[in-house]
Amino acid sequence: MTPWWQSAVIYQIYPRSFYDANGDGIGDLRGIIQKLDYLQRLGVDALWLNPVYPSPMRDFGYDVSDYCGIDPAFGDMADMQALITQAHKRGMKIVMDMVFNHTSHQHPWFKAALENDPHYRDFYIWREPKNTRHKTPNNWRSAFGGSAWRWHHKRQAFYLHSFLPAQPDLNWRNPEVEKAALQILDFWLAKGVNGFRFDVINLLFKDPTLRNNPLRFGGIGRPYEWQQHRHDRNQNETHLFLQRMRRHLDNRGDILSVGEIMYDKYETCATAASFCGQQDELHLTFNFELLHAKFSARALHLALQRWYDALGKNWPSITFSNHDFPRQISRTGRYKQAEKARLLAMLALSAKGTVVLYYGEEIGMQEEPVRKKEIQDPAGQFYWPIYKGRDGCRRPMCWDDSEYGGFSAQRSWLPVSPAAPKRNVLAQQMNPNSLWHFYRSLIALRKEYTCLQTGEITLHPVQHHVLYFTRSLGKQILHIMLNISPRPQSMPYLPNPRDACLLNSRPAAKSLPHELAPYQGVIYQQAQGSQD
Ligand code: TEU
Ligand code: CA
Repeated sequence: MTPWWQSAVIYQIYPRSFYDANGDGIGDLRGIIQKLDYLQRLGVDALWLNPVYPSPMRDFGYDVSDYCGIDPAFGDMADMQALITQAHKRGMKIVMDMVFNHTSHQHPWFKAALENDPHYRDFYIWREPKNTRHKTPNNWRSAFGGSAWRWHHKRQAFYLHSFLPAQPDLNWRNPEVEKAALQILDFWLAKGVNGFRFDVINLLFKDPTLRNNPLRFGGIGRPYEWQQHRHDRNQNETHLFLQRMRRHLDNRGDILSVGEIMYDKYETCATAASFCGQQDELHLTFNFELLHAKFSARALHLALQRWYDALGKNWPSITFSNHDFPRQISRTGRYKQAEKARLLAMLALSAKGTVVLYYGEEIGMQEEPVRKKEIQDPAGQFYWPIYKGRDGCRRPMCWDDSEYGGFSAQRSWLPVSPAAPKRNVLAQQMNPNSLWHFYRSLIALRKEYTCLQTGEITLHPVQHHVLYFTRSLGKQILHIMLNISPRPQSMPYLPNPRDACLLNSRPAAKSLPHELAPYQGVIYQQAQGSQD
């Protein structure tokens, strides 16, 4: 039996921005429930929700103050239970986001730690100052700016925060922390959820002696990237914990674990792959090289080949967008974006791996940074203007052409895209040639052809800007050709007259026989018995 997630198309929902059912400008769980029929029509198999737990929202839910509750902005536990039930009724699974590297500073554990409560005092990473409190324990930096150490007056000690000071890092060397975390997983499994996405999971364990990170000379970007994260990431103990957690989850059924591995541009996806272990750690991890790759046949070919090679027997995930990164369509350059969006969709849904789509991708939502005074993301507030933050990919979903894009009855927490009157779900559903319908056909095709789900993949050498690969399972053989160039190119696979063209991204484009039009993608099924 293949596990449910292996053949799945997972749809990532940023709950604040999906649909606002009670009209307060913030998306909520009731809103997601109201859109379940929409998601079912699109054909996705599972929903991954970014955190919906009680939180002071300094990092919009990634600062959790209660892992077993629901933030009132999103609804309550009855709404969550209803969402799980209603999703299951429609054959959709639910994946929760788990933030185990840190909690909110408002979490009762942190409060108890401040009181020197014997059970909680070592739940976080504390260091007494050596001689002066002005000297931090080491050179580690926070991803969101400044030192990773914060002085706490009450404990007269520093605590570690890899992100905001309002997100103190948990001390995973304390076995009680692991116990508490596994209990939280069980709490959610009892509610019926089908899997977890683990936030920055390679950060859990830190070097026990807190050695300084080596500096990276000539570093660019944020100061956080000017050092090699040798001692604050990727410790062996994290792998050992993931093995224990994998056994814990496997004992509880067909439960997905997918991890976000933080690595920088000096590393490769092999770092991400390593956290799948020997099929005994995480089921899946994300590959950020696919989000960084240039939109060219060579770059995408290389990123995919590297990913498959690094994974070995582990299963791939394929994703081009998420809530931390500029939206995919805007990374392809301005020219012919509509055609390019289709190529990315074809690539995601026909390459080998579990697909994770990001809400709004199906209607081609763009990256739209907000004005300085509208910035909500703490990373954007800290680094502006060298880094403008992540609000541009978190704008409300555009449902229709009404005043607030059909997202809310009033002004939303982030401004609705100015393109909403033109680019929205309703308009695209009414146009059979829209990107939305293209996504829907692709997802349906994937369901119909098992080889697109679990078949083997062969990436062929790139010639003339055409990304060409074959998927095969038993007698089923599909040829996928994507012309990632503004010029016509000849087909690397010459279809047999009996081959069926299953999908064409530009049906109206004129091209010579055996030629692909600019930015055209096609999927051919090789007729049985015919020669390659
Ligand atoms: O993100 C990890 C992370 O640090 C980056 O992707 C981050 O967005 C980048 O450095 C830009 O500043 C995870 C979550 O996905 C993200 O939303 C959270 O903010 C972060 O962890 C902290 O929990
Ligand atoms: Ca709301």
